[in-house]
Amino acid sequence: MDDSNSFVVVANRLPVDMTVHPDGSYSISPSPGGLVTGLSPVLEQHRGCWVGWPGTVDVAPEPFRTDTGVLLHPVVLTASDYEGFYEGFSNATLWPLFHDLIVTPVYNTDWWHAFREVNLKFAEAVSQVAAHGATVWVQDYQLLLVPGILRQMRPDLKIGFFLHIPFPSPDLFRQLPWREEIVRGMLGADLVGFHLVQNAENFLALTQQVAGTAGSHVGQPDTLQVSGEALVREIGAHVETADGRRVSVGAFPISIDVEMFGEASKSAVLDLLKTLDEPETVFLGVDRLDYTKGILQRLLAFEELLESGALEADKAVLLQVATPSRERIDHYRVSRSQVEEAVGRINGRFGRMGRPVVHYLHRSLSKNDLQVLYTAADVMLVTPFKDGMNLVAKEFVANHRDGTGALVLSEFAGAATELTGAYLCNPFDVESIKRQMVAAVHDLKHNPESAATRMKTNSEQVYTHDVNVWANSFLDCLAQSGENS
Ligand code: GDG
Repeated sequence: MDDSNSFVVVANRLPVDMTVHPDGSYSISPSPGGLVTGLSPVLEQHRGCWVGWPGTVDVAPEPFRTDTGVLLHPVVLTASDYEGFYEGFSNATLWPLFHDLIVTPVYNTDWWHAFREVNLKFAEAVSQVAAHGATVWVQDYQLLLVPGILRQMRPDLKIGFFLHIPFPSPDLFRQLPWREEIVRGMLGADLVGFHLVQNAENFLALTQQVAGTAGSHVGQPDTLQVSGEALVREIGAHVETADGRRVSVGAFPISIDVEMFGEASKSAVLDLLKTLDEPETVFLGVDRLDYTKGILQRLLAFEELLESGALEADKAVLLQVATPSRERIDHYRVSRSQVEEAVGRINGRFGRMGRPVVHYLHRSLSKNDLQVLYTAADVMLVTPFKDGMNLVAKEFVANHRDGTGALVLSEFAGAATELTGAYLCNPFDVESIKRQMVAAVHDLKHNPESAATRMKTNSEQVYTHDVNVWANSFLDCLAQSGENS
């Protein structure tokens, strides 16, 4: 055991980009994202450790320290682990189930076994590196079983778990054939955190319901009792487990590193606008190409507004960045072809030679390029059917601290609870998306003061609740959790 690691983060992915060269050698470079930024101060202060998969199957790089002293500890996944655990159970079972069945989840026992095996691998890796009494922070739905396994292996650890995606209502969750194991896995933690109070309430309600079925199944009718006591931010509650532990449950809305999303260079923005032929209104969408994100619905809304003349093809453009994601999963392939068909159709109907109305990129951009798009955009379209939080919405408003621009935001994105200055829409209703797009354009043009007040309300929220606030509030609660048990 390496006694230096008193703080360990475990996530499906290590924050690195790994390239395997034709001769079999490989190189790894750090790839900092929001989560890394939020956790950097604690990781660095404790010379902490990050356990995760480096992103390439069957390759086993040695653990190494970053320039700032953080130990990156790779977990090796085989091609078959990746299929069953990641593409299968994580992304074709849990992802759709936790996003309210936008597509039908697949329940496959082989995938479940792979999920258990891989969660065990992650837990073993943590157990190897964590110092006695260390704090371990487990991230997200791919590792739902890790807290429970770790609790068995290492009762000395303080374990936090945070779910980055929504937690569904108990009625939906109860479909899952392995529901009791998953709930018990989560309850291995001392603190279970969600983005929203609603998610935490769903989980608490579930622990009561599953307790009933689990009880009759294993003969422990009081396995999971819930009682409420103010312990954590937003919602204070805890669950008492059969082994007499108290698990705190709370809501901690994630946010962004605001420093990374200030305004882009003016000349780069002007160059872009010139390339676009100086449109009056630039709409922007930035998403992983995922069926939860509502990309097609937003394209349809744009198309219908052009068709009705509410928007003029000479004056409006839509820029859509759709980052490739989970491309071997059927529903993602279907989603991509639907989006690309719509882009082609809309440009065919309304574009001119050299002047498309939809500019579509299916690739990942640099943070700099993304920033240029955020600054150039007048109206950001964030229209997911369901989203744990949605950081893109927060990045856009951080970029428009001066009050320019407008955000059209789905009421089903977690961010809608905080960004009260957004133009809220129902993404299941194309008319609603259209209405809010038109309202945003109208206000920017005819009611700029009101539009600016709305954007400043949004950016104020993000600047006062950044990713550091998120990480610190979770870790403070984790430190306090279990103190009264
Ligand atoms: C999950 C939950 C929750 C996107 N395209 C590019 C790029 N991105 C970056 C964005 C943003 C991030 O990826 C996407 O974060 P979101 O929150 O919008 O969405 P998910 O990926 O689904 O994230 C979500 C989140 O976890 C955190 O808890 O909010 O609800 O689903 O930061 O900027 N970055 C670069 N190039 C791109 O092309 N560099």
